[in-house]
Amino acid sequence: MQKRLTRVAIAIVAVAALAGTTATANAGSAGIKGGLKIAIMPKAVNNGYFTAWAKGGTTACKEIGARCTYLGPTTATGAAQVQFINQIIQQHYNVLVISAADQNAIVPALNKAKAAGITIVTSDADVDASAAASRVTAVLPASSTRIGTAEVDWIAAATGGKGSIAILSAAATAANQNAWIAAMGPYLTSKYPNMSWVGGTVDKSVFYGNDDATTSTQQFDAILAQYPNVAGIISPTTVGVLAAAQEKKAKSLTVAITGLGLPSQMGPYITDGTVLKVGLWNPIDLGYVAVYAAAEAASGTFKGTVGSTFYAGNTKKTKKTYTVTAGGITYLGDPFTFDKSNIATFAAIY
Ligand code: RAM
Repeated sequence: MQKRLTRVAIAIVAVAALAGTTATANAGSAGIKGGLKIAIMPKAVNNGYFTAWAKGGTTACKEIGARCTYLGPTTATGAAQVQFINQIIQQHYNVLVISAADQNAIVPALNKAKAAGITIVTSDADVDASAAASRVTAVLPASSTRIGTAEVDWIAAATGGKGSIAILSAAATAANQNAWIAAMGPYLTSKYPNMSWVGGTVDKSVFYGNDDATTSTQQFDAILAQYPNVAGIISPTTVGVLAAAQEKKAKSLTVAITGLGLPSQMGPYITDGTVLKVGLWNPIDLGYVAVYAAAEAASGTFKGTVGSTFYAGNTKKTKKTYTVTAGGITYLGDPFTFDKSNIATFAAIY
């Protein structure tokens, strides 16, 4: 499975390189209107994870003949995103692909955008389930259970299945991190009898770095100050896990670290043994698939109802069909695990 997906990832990068040289937009792909004006909005633009996500989205835009803009705030908050959502309404975009920094705060602005005729797809981080009608579908990496439990298994591997664990998350408002953390709680308790949560329960063991490097480092330090015997820290954010690895190395600490890390950023820390393993899906693929979903919805060929399908890819080899599951969610596939054996291969891609 992993090998096959790696080949897909490499194929998509190759397509991106080709598209980059083509410059002008294609006439459009089967069933997709040409000339769509698409906004791709991350939680924050200054985050390498979203740079990769936008790279995939931009590749898709070229393939379908759309005009794409990557825009968003420099701080990952709902309030900051709302200003950009208002901007895309004023500028008459047809499509918005967005990773929600705040599952609730952006909903009124999204509903305003929808009322203005903008087709919305969330990707990476969804809005709250109660606001599912504001978007056509959410294109997410994998089920929360799959991602959350994998992270617990990684920290167990790094700690020998013993000791107390803390979480260094992004923000309390982020639906994706919250869903993964919710899945970690009962899994750790049932699968690893010699492991526990530093605060007694998973909810009381979470620190928030706001997807900001400085705040993440401060919160990492706060975990160690409050729980000097902490055995491991799970950071389900690329910003947090990088800050944790850097701080562990700088201070020669022994606490085990894992989480969702960008291989290009985590490579040095896995190679030198600071971190045993981390994992992630391919954010390039995630952005690519989300743009296809949104463009088909804006073209009237995809409705986003549960069980409905859309495709991504413009050649026989890359074209793949995706099916919407419960809650209007479409999944990309299982996350990859990176360790010393494969980190260099992935680091070269994203
Ligand atoms: C950060 C963001 C993003 C999340 C990744 C793993 O870059 O919080 O939403 O999916 O980490």
